[in-house]
Amino acid sequence: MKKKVYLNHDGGVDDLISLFLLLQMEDVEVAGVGVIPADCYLEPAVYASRKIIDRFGKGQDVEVSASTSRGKNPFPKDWRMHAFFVDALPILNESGKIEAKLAEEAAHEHLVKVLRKSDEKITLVFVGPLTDLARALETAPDIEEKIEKLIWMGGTFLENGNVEEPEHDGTAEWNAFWDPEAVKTVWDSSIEIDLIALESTNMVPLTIDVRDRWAADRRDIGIDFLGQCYAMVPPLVHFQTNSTYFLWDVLTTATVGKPDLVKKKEVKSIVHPGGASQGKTEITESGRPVQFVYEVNRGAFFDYITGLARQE
Ligand code: AGV
Ligand code: CA
Repeated sequence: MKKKVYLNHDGGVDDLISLFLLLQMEDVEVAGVGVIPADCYLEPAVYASRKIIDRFGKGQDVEVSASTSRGKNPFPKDWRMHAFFVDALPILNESGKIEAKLAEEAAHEHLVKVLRKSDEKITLVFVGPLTDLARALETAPDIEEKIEKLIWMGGTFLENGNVEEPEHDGTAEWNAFWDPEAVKTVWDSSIEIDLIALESTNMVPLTIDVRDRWAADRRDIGIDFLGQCYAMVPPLVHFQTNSTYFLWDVLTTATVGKPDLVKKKEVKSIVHPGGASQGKTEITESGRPVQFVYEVNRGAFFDYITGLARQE
């Protein structure tokens, strides 16, 4: 039987590639998609999602819903623009029409609907902030029993996260920082959590050798799609900057199809809901248990996603 997965993403290049790859996994059924305007603008991210389902979804009938959630700390505009670039790619616009359905409900309501009507438990993959899940839990606590587990790209226990913003001390990861209180709400639930934190995603930066590999194989339309998308964002060359791109969400999604790519261990953690460290996740005895992903086999990871992307 196929594993049912619900994806909530925030329209970045690696978010949209996550959707693309999830649709390629033979033992996965995509039960629905929610799009939240955190690290993106909503309209192009929703369009791009529906076009990816049409072009690469192998006929799967997947509904996309738009979020009405707003965060506490906005993402930089430059990063939010990426969804416009993906949405405009000719390969996603060749047919000139969009068929994948747009849900009537807002993303948090859509999540509740999909969970309630499912006979089996569903795995949640969140590769942006947790706001829609927190809102769903607040309005419909009964959904907890329908959730197999939550796989979340977010958080870090490193001294330095990836937030470089005024009035913050730099200890948080962005998805947690956008809405720290939502993280707290989810932490207060008893949902099982796999945490793909910066410790593991730092091991998979976008590098030139990866781009070259996709360029060399661009005759395959799926590999070309990877290459075109990752041409839009800055790779790691001489040293890491605030804009350097990692395969954060793609690693998260890859663990759905191939869990043995990563190593994880249980730790107990809390989140700072406010103040100069807001969004910081921290290991303490009084915290709630999470399965902390701290290491990835880099070579096996890139082989896996490149193989998944291949269409021929
Ligand atoms: O913190 C990582 C999260 C991931 O979900 N996002 C990007 C991924 O989709 C925010 C982010 C952090 N640094 C970034 C980000 C950067 N340099 N460019 C774009 N987004
Ligand atoms: Ca994301």
